Amino acid sequence: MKKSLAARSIGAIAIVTALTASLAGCSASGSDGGSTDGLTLGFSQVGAESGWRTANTASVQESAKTAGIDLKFSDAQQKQENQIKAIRSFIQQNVDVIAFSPVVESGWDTVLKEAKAAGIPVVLTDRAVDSADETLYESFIGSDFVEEGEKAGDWVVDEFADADSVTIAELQGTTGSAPAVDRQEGFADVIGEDSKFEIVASQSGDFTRSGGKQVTEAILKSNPDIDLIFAHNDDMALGAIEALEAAGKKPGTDVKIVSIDAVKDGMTALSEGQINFIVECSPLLGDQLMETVEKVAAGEEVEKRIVTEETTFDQEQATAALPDRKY
Ligand code: GYE
Repeated sequence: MKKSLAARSIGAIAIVTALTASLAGCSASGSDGGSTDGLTLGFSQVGAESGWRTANTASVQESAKTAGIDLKFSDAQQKQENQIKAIRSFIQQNVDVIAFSPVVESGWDTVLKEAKAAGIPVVLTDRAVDSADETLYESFIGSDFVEEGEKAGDWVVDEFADADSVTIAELQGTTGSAPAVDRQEGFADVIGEDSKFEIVASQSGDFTRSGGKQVTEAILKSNPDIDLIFAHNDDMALGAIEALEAAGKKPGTDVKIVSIDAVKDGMTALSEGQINFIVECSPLLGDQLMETVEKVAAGEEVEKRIVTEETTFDQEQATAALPDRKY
């Protein structure tokens, strides 16, 4: 729903006034060379569970600095209650904009209503919420996770075109998170078209390397002859590689591996033939986030959904891309 013109101009006047006041107050600062526009952004990050997350945090911090936005950064250590606390504290501090990457999809309505009542716009980054009321946030910037799962599934269908039956273990991301739910769905839709594909085990490794290792160890006990592992991210695939090696199997050869993210460690394993295919998911969302934050703070309309553009990598492509890979 669009805000009425009157409401928007009142908002704009308030922001201009606030900007003028804060600019006047900090004209002597900004020695780092960035333009200081006086905006304060409260950002609640999921945690530091993966290479993807570390790169995403760096991207948000660097882009905020370049844009001259004062970033209040909070790490939730993969716990929703910590994110809710952080958002409430941002409301109390009366930040200009709140952004967060919701660890799970559900359970956000109450705190989002509190932000709305306080007149603080919210931008979702990386992961979605399942709130029916879309006025609770301004925009959602991030990947199409269903499509990522589909791309992984398409590769599997091609790779095993000549096989009669294929047994698959799925290493799921954090239970209830948008990427885990959507990647599972996209992948299942594609491989579900041919009954020769069977997912014999599907468990959460919480997007971590240690989780991926543990889950793979357990799966190999009951299913020692799996043909393929579909990992919802590179870190879990890297953990799976360790578990496969410990079980005397050659990752990428005895058991094929497809994963999502394309972080440096994943791309290295792909280049070395231990992972067979990676679907890219870009963590470099910082610049788009800061642009969106500046617009919503100025009362401008923004796209409700901003989708990140991404590609896929096979072994040769990973080898070519690695030297320039930023994360
Ligand atoms: O794929 C995974 C991370 O939400 C897209 O979270 C992100 C996912 C990413 O921990 O590595």
